[in-house]
Amino acid sequence: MSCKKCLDKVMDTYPSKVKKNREKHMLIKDSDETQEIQANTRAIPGIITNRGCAYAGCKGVVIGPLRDMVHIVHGPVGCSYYAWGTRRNKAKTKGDEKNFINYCFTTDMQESDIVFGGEKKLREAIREAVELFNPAAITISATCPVGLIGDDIKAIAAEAEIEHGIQVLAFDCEGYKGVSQSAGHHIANNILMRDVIGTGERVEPPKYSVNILGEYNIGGDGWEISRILNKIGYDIVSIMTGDGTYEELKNTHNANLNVVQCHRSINYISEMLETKYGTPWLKVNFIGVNETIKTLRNMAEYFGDQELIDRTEEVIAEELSEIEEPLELFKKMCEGKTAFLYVGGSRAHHYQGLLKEIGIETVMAGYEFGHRDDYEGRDVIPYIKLDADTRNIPDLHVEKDEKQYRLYLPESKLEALKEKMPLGQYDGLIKEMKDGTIVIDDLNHYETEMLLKALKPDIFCSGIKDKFISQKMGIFSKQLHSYDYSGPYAGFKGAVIFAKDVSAGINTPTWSHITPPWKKEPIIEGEINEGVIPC
Ligand code: CFM
Repeated sequence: MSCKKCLDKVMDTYPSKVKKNREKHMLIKDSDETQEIQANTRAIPGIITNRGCAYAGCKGVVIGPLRDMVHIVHGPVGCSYYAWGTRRNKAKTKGDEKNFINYCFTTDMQESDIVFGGEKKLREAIREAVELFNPAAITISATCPVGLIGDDIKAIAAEAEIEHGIQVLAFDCEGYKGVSQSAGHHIANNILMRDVIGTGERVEPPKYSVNILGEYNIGGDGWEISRILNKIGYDIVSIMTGDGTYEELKNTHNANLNVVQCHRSINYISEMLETKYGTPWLKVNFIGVNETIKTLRNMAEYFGDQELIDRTEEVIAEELSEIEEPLELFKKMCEGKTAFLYVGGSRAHHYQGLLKEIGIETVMAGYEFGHRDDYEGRDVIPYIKLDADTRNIPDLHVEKDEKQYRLYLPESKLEALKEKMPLGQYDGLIKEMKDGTIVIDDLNHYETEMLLKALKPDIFCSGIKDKFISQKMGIFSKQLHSYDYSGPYAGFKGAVIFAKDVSAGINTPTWSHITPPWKKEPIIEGEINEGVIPC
């Protein structure tokens, strides 16, 4: 079935209002046209969306991985449980540093707290956390009921700072604050930037000092990236926020370059760091061999020293020599297969290159909560219409810090480099896709089923919410959020682990034992008399 027919068929089932809405969220790539997609708008009530909430984006994604802080969730226990260990942002203790990543801290609000207020409980929870764990700092994340009943978490945080002598950060990230977890990223970015980043002493950083922004160490990706960068000779000031610490975060302004892996979740901070401290940011991608090489070369060229450029090439050659053979083997097992990618806000783009390297073509890709710039490229930002939901998230206005602002490279050099590499820039997902392939925003479960049935990809890369829909249809699903207990997938060695997992998944004989529903469907369709419920 052609992609056009396939989308028409999906649309046919919808009532006209829903159809009108959903049509704007999908397109078939056509490089002869400038294509626009609607994104970051409310999901239709009643539709089973894969999206999460603002709280998930704030606590679960951005602040949760900071391992030496206690992250208290003020709300019913379910919200904490949902965010407890489900995202595989790994962390390990170094020396005598603290690591609370395996804990789940909640005020466990009950009905009486909702009726009479939960502030007392929150104060007690902070006291208990300080007494038992003595953390570097504390965060409080608000869940929906907190916003609805009006508990003043900011006032409690301010009181607690005086009482305990440590920083207590309050995040107004009630789940309903935005149309998806993307709102929570923004809320978290603002508070970290306003209250933590830059509070460390301003020092002259080592020459090749970098921060890795938007890297959350899922399945150990951040460790693999750090291994490569350290091998070349970079100093990593902070990783934001995978396996990160409060102390590192305070010193983020002491680096000569910010590299940004997931721009969706952290572009607010990268922009603000440049405005306030003059540190440029480079869009990078450590997923896929070619993208990793391109990233490393761009980084070396930014610093511009021949010694670093040579060392980079040496490390690339060394790493390649170890992976070329296994990668070739797995490629033989995957060549000619097709993929369907549906992930949060950047991975549906980042993984396309790696899949191509092992011979897999992406036939459909989409984001849960990406914005138009994630699809169409950063240049589109000035043209994005701001709706009430977006305005709900206050923008943090930062200015140049006259005392601490410092340019590592002269402006003219920076401008020249911008012509060669994505400094302060990124292209969207659409550009990378082949003509005739499908792009869909906020794909729902009905559409997932219909499209899997029609396109029959060999691999469906998504998450736990829809993994088993696909597997019951006999299509291998690789979770690109959690990596299904595997990883790392970043860098050179990660590419081989990914290729191995995918080859095994696609080629397992399991699929021959599953009969997809469409093979069991009757050839003649009939209806039971209206009103008669079959028992
Ligand atoms: Fe960035 Fe992420 Fe993603 Fe994201 Fe996420 Fe994630 Fe993701 Mo799941 S920060 S946007 S909110 S790369 S948790 S590590 S995998 S949806 S594509």
